Amino acid sequence: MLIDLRSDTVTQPTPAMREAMYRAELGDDVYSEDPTINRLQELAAEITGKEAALFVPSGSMGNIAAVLSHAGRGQSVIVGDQSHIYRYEGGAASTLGGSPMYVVPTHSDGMLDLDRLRAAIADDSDEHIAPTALVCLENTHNRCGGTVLPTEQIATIADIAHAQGVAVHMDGARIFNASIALGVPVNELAHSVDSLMFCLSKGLSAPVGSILVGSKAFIHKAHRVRKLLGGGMRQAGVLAAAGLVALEQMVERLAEDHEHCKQLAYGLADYPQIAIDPERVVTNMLLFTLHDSQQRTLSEAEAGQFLAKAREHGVLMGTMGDGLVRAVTHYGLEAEHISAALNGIRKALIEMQL
Ligand code: TLP
Repeated sequence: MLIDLRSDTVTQPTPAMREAMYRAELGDDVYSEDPTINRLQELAAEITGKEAALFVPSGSMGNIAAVLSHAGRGQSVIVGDQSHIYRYEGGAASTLGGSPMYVVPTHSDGMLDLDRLRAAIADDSDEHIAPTALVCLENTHNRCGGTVLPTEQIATIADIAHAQGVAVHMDGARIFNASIALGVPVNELAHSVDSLMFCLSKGLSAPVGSILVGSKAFIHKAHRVRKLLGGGMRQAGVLAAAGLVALEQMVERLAEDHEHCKQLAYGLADYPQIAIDPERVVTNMLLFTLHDSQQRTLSEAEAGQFLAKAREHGVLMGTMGDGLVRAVTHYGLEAEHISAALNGIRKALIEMQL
């Protein structure tokens, strides 16, 4: 059996999800007539403490719809240099929305650099500069290794933005992981942001779907953008049914994924060729680099060779560039799979002869 640690996106729907999908009551959601989608949207709005919610096919579409709804053509969007929105969504704000992206540094805990953020927000009176419409955050932070931003840090960023009349969107693809790790409900984490996107299809194990939440007026705009992007779906209640199970049954168990990720991190820290700080692993994701006996960090190509060897020993992981390897724990993996993965990785390291 392959132990797939590439992402939590590889999770399969649970038996309860398949049952709910089979039985889902359906309608045409482009007319807002799918009762299962409507129920999911109501539940999502309630859990996040926002007025309204919109079911979208993917996390990327949720973020893109948020950015295009907050920022008009020629209005700029501030993003972290390590953010998913900036690095992995095709530059949608600029490509589709006509919004320049201003990039600010991200600290290793996933926090935006506050001085650079303040400096990046455009002074509205200067006609040389595109006015700022939006600041985007990410929680948990993917490229920082699943780090969490607590309520106070989110509020600090939101205060800076709101004081200048700028909205805040949180890419919370894994916000429930943040919530479980911090022991803080999602509505608290979402309190100071204007919109939040979260994924049903990652750690929560639904097959497809994400949710965008915000004010009624914002969701009204986002609904139009979703149609523009080709994301108006019809009897998509079959998917929303799995999403309802995800929210009702799959949130608390994320703690197990976090435990497993810690177990993996401490195991990896015992291998001399692996550089990792297990104390920094707080959710379901970890990052590490490899080095040889001279303490030289392995290149991206060498990390690729290691991944190929690990695969031969039954363990799948991914790289994030610059020789950085990522492993993600999720539903379907138990403690014994983590032990087996550590074993496979040990064999791959031996064969690398570092
Ligand atoms: N992340 C994927 C890859 O695209 C990297 C993964 O395997 O982690 N925001 C964040 C923070 C994400 O990590 C992702 C997906 C998305 C948005 C986009 O979600 P989808 O894949 O549903 O478009």
